[in-house]
Amino acid sequence: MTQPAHWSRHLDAGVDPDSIDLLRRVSLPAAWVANWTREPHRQVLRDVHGTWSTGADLLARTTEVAARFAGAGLGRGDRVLLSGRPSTALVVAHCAAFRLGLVVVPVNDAYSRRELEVIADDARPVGAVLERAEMRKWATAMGLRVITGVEVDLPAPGAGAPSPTLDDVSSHEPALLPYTSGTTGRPKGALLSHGNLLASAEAILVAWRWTPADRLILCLPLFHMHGLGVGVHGTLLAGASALLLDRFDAELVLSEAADEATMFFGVPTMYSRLVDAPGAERMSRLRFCASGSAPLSPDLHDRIAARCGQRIVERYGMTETVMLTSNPYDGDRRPGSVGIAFPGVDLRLDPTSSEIEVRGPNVFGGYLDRPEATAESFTTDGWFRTGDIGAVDDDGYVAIVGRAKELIISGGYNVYPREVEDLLRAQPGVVDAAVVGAPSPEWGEIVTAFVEAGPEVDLDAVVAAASAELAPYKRPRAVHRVDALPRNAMGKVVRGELPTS
Ligand code: MLC
Ligand code: AMP
Repeated sequence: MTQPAHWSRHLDAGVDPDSIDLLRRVSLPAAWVANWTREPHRQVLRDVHGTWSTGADLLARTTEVAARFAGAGLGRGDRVLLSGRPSTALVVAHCAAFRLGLVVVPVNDAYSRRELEVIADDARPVGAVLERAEMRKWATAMGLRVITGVEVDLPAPGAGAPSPTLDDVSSHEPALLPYTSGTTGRPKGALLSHGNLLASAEAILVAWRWTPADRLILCLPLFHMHGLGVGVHGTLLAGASALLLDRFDAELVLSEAADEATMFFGVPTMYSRLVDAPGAERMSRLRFCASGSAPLSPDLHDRIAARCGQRIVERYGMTETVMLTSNPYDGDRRPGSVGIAFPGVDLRLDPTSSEIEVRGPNVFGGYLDRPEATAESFTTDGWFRTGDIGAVDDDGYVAIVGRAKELIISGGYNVYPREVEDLLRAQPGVVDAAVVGAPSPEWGEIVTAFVEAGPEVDLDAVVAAASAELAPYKRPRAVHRVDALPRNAMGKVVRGELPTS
């Protein structure tokens, strides 16, 4: 079942679908620079430090930072780790890297040394822009050649140094290498091209009527597609503006909503906090609110509509594909549905398993150095297998009804059971362990561990030791001792048989 025709429903009445050329602007950095040059005085970004950066500021700062990268020996195609809390400096480093043709590897700033090492070993970056001093120390021990904080305080190139070539990457060149895990637990780098990122951002702009007049409240982390591929890339491509908050704070979001902001993007956990916060009705002033990364329950959708006067637009995306579907801007925003394929995206269901399969200019080329994993993730006729089980109705609305992949989504962050289980299993006295997501109204799912171990084993100590190796969101919030884990005839643990409520 293919529905390329359905996405025309995202367009304003009278717009010809054939007139939409998602790669017209070639690359994000070329389009950003064109915007900044055309409107140098426009306010673009404000962060927690309180001052606005204009188009002219961003043009100057990214040119300067790109020259510093080049002066340190970084060049086209080199990979650079990028990690920090949301800030203008972090966005400047990201944009500068793109302008120079570096491949950005976004990294969670809460990662442990082990988590950083797994990525660095696989991505083999030449450089790293890391906000946390501790991470910079780890990167030094890992032998990275160029290491700096988010201000990119590298020496400025000398007066006679040639200026690097900027903004001439083609759509096919690699741009971003975010890490994501499959069932194997070992993170894989998804290599996205400039064209993939541009095509998705353009489709979002069209579908959500994103214009230069918009001001986004952006408090999502910038190391995942939601905050980066939608929030930052969309804002800069639209020539619009964003308020960057370095963390989610309901009170702050609501005070910005009462001011000049027009848009908010969040994960369902954020909406579940906003709806109960004093002043939640201020959300009604926003032109547009979107939710994604995890399922938004119809109940929460309806509560937000009733309390905040907002019909949230739920959308669906993935690291490997940027954004895939969205409820329409005009028309029915259906609770429990992730909407219709974005412009340019073809979507179908596998006839046997109902797995959602997609193709389009937004879909990545493959995993870095993993030909087998790449081959497995595509069908023989070239469609990407999302690992999500879906249902599509006659109007082209998609509902996600299950997952073929072993994945827990907690507060919009993905946790792969295998990674946590391996660490629990490595603790003394532990015979085996299984990790599942228990339902939670606030977090969607919470990480819950079942540990096969004798009564003499202190389970809190086991969890504490495993947790020291894990970013906070992956840590088990509950642990249960079991005599034996449920297994199938092959001896494989059947996670679905563990009690989660
Ligand atoms: C924080 N904690 C979490 C957690 N976030 N635990 C489980 N799951 C999470 N997601 C921990 C904290 O470390 C702390 O632990 C305790 O929970 C309470 O912290 P908090 O202050 O209440 O949490 P907060 O910092 O406010 O974080 C909640 C949140 C955050 C919802 C703002 O999780 C968040 O930013 N989520 C967004 C993730 C995201 O951007 N996903 C997009 C993926 S891209 P302790 O032990 O200190 O008490 C993608 C594609 C797509 O999926 O479609 O978008
Ligand atoms: P990631 O690979 O980290 O980008 O996570 C992508 C996964 O998040 C998807 O494959 C889905 O399982 C899930 N996801 C994203 N958006 C939604 C949504 N709106 N509803 C349900 N699941 C979602």
